[in-house]
Amino acid sequence: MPKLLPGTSPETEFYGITDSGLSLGRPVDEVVRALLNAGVRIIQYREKEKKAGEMLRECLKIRKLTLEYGACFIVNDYVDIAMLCRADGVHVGQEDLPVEEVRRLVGDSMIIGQSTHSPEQAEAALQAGADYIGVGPLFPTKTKKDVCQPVTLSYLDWAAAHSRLPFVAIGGIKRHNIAEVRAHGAKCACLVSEFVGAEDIGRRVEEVRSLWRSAQ
Ligand code: 3NM
Repeated sequence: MPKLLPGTSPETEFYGITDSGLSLGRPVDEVVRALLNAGVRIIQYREKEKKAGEMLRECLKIRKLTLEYGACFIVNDYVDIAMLCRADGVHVGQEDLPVEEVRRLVGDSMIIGQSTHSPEQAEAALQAGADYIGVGPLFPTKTKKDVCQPVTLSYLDWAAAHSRLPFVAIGGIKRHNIAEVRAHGAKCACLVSEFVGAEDIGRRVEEVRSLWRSAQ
């Protein structure tokens, strides 16, 4: 399977992440379908409060949906669930299983993403064999509980100038700052609460897309 890396085509301008706690009570597959219908082409399943059995059932549904739409599917943290549902990739944080070890489990064809919060971590992710990195949190966020203080746009500036891996800008990105994120060199942005917390997800993605595109 070809690796669909964020930032390599206009279709990957937005990276969507699930969060059932922020989704206004809607089932995760309904939220994912809305994101896919809105043209989001990378979906990450990230659920922190669920049991493994439920996560696998949901991931199998999302795998089917993402294949239907030709979208990339990444599972956060759970290498076993990513493998069982045949996701395209797995995403790990700094405190999770090391990228080298995940690679030993998933093989070469699966995408591995890693969250990074500094240029040093970005370099380490490259050396460890990650395929892309998250660059954040750019702004304050309540969505990721254990994350560091905002790294600010200066880390995004570094990534735009120096990252040798595709990168996804993340953390506190909303309508009011998306143009700034684009202007600082992001090719792919991840918005969690701003997308999954919208009453009308399709309309929200459209709004953000038009702000993003007008900043180019
Ligand atoms: N990772 P929102 S910030 C999942 O910096 C995640 O690594 C981050 O959510 C990182 O768009 C984050 O609602 C949460 O702020 C982003």
